[in-house]
Amino acid sequence: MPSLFDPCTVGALQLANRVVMAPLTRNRSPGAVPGPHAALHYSQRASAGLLITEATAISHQGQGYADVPGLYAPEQLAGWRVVTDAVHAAGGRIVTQLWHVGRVSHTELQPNGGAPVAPSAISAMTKTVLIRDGVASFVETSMPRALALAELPGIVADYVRAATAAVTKAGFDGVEIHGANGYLLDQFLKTGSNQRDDAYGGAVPHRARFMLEVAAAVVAAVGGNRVGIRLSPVTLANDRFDADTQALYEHVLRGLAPLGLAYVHVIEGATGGARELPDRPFNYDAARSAYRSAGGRGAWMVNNGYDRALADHALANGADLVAFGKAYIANPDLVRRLRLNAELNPPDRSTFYGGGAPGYTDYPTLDETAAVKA
Ligand code: 8OZ
Repeated sequence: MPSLFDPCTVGALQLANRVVMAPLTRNRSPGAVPGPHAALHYSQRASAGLLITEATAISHQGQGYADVPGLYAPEQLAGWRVVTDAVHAAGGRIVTQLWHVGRVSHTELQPNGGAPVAPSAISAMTKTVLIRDGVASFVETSMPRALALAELPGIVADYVRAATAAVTKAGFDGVEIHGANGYLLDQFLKTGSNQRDDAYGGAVPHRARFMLEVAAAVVAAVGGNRVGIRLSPVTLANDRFDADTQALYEHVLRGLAPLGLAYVHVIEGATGGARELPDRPFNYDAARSAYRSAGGRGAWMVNNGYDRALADHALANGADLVAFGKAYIANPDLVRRLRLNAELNPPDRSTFYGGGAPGYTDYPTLDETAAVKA
């Protein structure tokens, strides 16, 4: 049985261990350029087998929150290059998460103040964060407009352009397609947000088509061995709903299997919340079996509320990698702490989103804590 601390080959990447830093939105990138503390934040965490960046917009249209970074302008790519150089110098591996928010946006964040785009004109019934006159506020997302069929190839091209630039210009080791948490690709998957009557709506293969096309195009551009995808079958985030989640995801996973992805990243339960949702049952083992029996060889990455014991249990039961979110916000040396079964620093929610270095680059390592106590 593999240990959390064993090296692991994931597609083209050689990972020092099976501990992954989950993507974590931190809203510290004014002008969509990674901020001055990002290189330190990520490189402090480089002992993870793999770092996944915070969700990063593939295009201006893909933006949905204040001060989140992008991959569509030269200064954004240059900002990321500083981050990836720092992580590589510290011996780490880092991929970026390709993000299009779809309907989870606001006209103030969109090109020319236009409506956010979505599979169908159905509100996300959620809030986003805007910064007005330097003050952050939560506001209702704007009513989206339905994408025309003719616009979809342009969005695929945006994914391809961002993925290619991430690898060739920004220095990333690969990319993770954000297919989770109620954002654009997830909106296409689910009946609650997709009521199209063309080839991209209706039956399961139609709703899955856009995600699978994006994945295939990104794979063709940078190689499947540098591409992962994140899925959240039953999360509650951003008002997503589906009438038959198990069949939907088994179809998606069978469709992803031939692409030769480096990994599949699955959020179990409600993102950042309960692992078990009594009214939304989902069989993750059956989903993995659907992927494996269709020939999928990518590493199986699990996420949500893991601690050392639960991680060991997952690795003994078919998982290959374990992603840690909030624990990584507060513990730059998480790998060492897990190895020693040491106490973890608790994360401070008040510094999750926005701000500067506090709560971002100042959580102490075990050694720093010991030095203070000595
Ligand atoms: C928290 C706040 C804003 C966005 C996700 C990208 O849930 C996010 C996100 C998380 O995937």
